[in-house]
Amino acid sequence: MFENIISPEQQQALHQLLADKKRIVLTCHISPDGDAIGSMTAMASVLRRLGHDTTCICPDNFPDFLMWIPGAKDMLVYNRSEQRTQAEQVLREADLVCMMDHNATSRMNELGAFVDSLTAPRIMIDHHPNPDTGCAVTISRPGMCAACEVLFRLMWQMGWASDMTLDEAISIYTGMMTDTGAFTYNSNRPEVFEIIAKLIARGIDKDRIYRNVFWTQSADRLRLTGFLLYVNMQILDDYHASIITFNNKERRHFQTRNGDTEGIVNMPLQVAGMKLSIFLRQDTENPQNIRVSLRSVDDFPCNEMSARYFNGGGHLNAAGGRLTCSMDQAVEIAKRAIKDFEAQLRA
Ligand SMILES: [Mn+2]
Repeated sequence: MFENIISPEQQQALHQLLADKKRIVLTCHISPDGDAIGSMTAMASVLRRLGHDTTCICPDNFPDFLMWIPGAKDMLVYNRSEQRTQAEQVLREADLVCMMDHNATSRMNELGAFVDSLTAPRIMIDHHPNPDTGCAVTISRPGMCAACEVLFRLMWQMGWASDMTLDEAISIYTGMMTDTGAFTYNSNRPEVFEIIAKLIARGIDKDRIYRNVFWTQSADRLRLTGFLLYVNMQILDDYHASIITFNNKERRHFQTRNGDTEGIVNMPLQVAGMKLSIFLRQDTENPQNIRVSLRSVDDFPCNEMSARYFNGGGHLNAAGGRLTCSMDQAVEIAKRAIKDFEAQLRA
């Protein structure tokens, strides 16, 4: 039904790595999203079925609206000081590290530096372009919508899908759904829906998963969304681009929690003709840093713009970056970037 996604040599290497009982740590990128958490919980469950010990370690906190994902509550968070010692202990004893939904250890900040100091072999299961080399098995498919899609296809090929648990199916669906805005972008391939059909057949309630993730929020968060769109969104009509800012004073005013601004960057793209949305938010821990999110439609290259102006990268239609400056300066840089890409934006 699904084509193989890894070569016979890779399959052999994977079999060998998993042949005897191992202590396996799973990791994901900073600011974990549904795909990061879902791919970790699903893969951890598969590995446990195969007889291994697993621990999932996130570099930093993930949003409350992902806490219901089966297994999410058991994760260690590296930047929580009370969990760091335990996380490092588990990592030191690990026989294998599974990198889920990230293409390099640098995507894990301090946790990545610690993982780099280990000698345990690594497996990468990811869909970001330009994967770092150095893993024993690298399964990278930038054409796929989510690490969870890559994982499902791997499970299919390895024969792990026939015993897929309901919790694994829920995790995989959550990752695919969140990385595609509930299948509204980057998901126009038949295989995506063939996988969904399998997950529904396994018993997931996709409508409930949607409600859990996208239709559940606090009154503060709803008001914050209104504020950011009404007060802080600038639209540069001639350039079909928009900029939204969010500083720490506003963050405190709305009692903002981790993940509350998730998805807001996509909203300006609802304006007819809009091609690019830039979201600038002040970092909570390092107020001199501005985190940058870019979203686009059609063929506008967010990753190129981010690499050139925002010290980042990512996908064509979704990229991230970081600036060290004031919010006013960040807005100026964003405007310069927009003007520089004028030809593509005005077209
Ligand atoms: Mn992803």
